[in-house]
Amino acid sequence: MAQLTHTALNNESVKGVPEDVRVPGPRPEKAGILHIGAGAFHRAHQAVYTDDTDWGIICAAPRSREVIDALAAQDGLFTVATLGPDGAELRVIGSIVDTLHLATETERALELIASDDIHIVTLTVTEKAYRDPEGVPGLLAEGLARRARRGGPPLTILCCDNLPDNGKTTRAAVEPLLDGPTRAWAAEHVTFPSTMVDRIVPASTRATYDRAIETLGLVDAAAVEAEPFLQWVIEDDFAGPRPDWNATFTTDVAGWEKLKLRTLNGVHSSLAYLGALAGAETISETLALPGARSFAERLVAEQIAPSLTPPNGQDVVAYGRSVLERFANPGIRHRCLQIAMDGSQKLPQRLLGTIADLAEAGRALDLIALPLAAWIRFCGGKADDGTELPLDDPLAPVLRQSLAAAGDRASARVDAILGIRQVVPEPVASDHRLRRAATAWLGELDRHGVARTLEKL
Ligand code: CS2
Repeated sequence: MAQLTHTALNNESVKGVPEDVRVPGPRPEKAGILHIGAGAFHRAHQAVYTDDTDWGIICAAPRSREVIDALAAQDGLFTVATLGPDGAELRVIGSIVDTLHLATETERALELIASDDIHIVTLTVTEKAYRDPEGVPGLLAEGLARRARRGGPPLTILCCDNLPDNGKTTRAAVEPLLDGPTRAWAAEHVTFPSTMVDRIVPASTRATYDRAIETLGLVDAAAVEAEPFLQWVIEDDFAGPRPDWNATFTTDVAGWEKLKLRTLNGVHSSLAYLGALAGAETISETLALPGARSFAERLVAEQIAPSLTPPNGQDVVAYGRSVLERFANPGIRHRCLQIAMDGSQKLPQRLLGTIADLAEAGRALDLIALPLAAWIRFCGGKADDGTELPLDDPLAPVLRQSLAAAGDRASARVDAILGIRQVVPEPVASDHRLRRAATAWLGELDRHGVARTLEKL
C-alpha cells in the first residue's frame, strides 16, 4: 500500500532523495536521440550511458503503454538499482526527456524520424521485430522517406539488439522497403553501425519497486535493476553528431558480437532451458545444480572457444569465466523462463552458428548437442517433474505441431525440430553427428531428467 502514502518520483520530489543516491544534473533541453523499445534493458543500458552526456532521449514504446506512462508521470525520471555483492546502489537517471506511444502516435513518430533535431535512432525491439516489415522496419522506412524528401540532415540508426551484424541486419530489414529516391538519399545520408551491448537486466519485479520506495521514499513505477557490469562496443560509423558516450568505438564490432552472443548469450540460453526443465527458477539457481557449472565451463572451453576468433586481446575461456561469475551473482534473479522466450529467434546466433562452425571444421559437437536437446524437450511443454512450461515464441505453433507429429521417439523429435528451415540452417540440419548426439541427450533427458544428466557428466 506504499503507493497510497508516497509521492511519485519527479523533477520536484527528486530534490529530496537521500544524499547517497546519485541524481541527474541539469536535464538536457533537447533530445537528439529517438529510442524505440522502452524495456528494462534500454533503461539500464543506453539511458545510463546517455545520462553521462548532455544529450536527451525521446523514449518510444511500440505497444504497451505501461512504462512510458509511468515515465511521463515522473518527468522521465527513473532509478536504476545496481545489485553488487554489497547490496544495491541506486541512481536516478534523467536522460529520458520525452515519451511516445508508437501504436497511437505514429504520425508524431514519423515526424521525429524526419526531424532535424534527431540525429540518432536507437533500437531495442527484440530479435523478432526485424522480421516484420509492417512493424519497426516499416516505420523507419516511412520516416526516412520524409527525411529524404525534405533533404534533412544525416541520420544514424543504431541497433542495440542481440543479433549478429546487427547494423547490417537492420539495414537489410529497412532498405528493401525504401522507394528509389529515398534509397539513393539514404545511401549518402544514413548509416547503420553495428553494436555489441551487454548488461544483465532482469525484468523488474515487486522487489524492484519496493526497493525504490524504501531507498528514495518515493514511488518509481519505472524502476529497473541490473548487475554492476556494463559494456557497449560501437562501430564508429556515425552519419552525423553523436553523444560523448563512455563506450568503446571501434572498426571491428563483429568479433565482439560473436564473442558475446556465442559465449554469454549461448551459455545463458543453454542454462535457461536446462534450468527450466529441472525446475530451477533463476540462472544462478541453475548454476548451483550439481554439475551445471562444470558443464558450462566445458561448453565454453570445448565448443564455443574453438568456434571463433575473439577480438584483439580477448581470451574466450577467461571471458567465459567472468560471464559465469556474473551469472552466479546472487543479487540478480534472472528467471530462466524470461531468457527461454523466443528461442527460435535466439538460438540461430547463440548455438546453431557455433554448431555450424564446429561441424565445418570437423570438430566434436557432443557437448553442445545437450542444450539443443534441452530446447527441444522444453518446446514439448513439460518440465522434468511434469509441470507445464510456457512456450513463448513467435514460432510456437510450428514447433508444437512438428513435435506432435513426431510422436515420442527422441530421434523423430530431433529430426522434426532440425527440419524447421526458418530456424535451423541446412548444413546443421543434415549433420549426422549432431543428430545422433542430440538424440542421445534427448533420450537421457527423457529417462533421467536434467538434474541427473548434469550430475553424471
Ligand atoms: C538474455 C539477455 O534474455 C536473454 O535472452 O540472454 O538479455 C542477456 O541478459 C543480455 O544480452 C546480457 O547483455
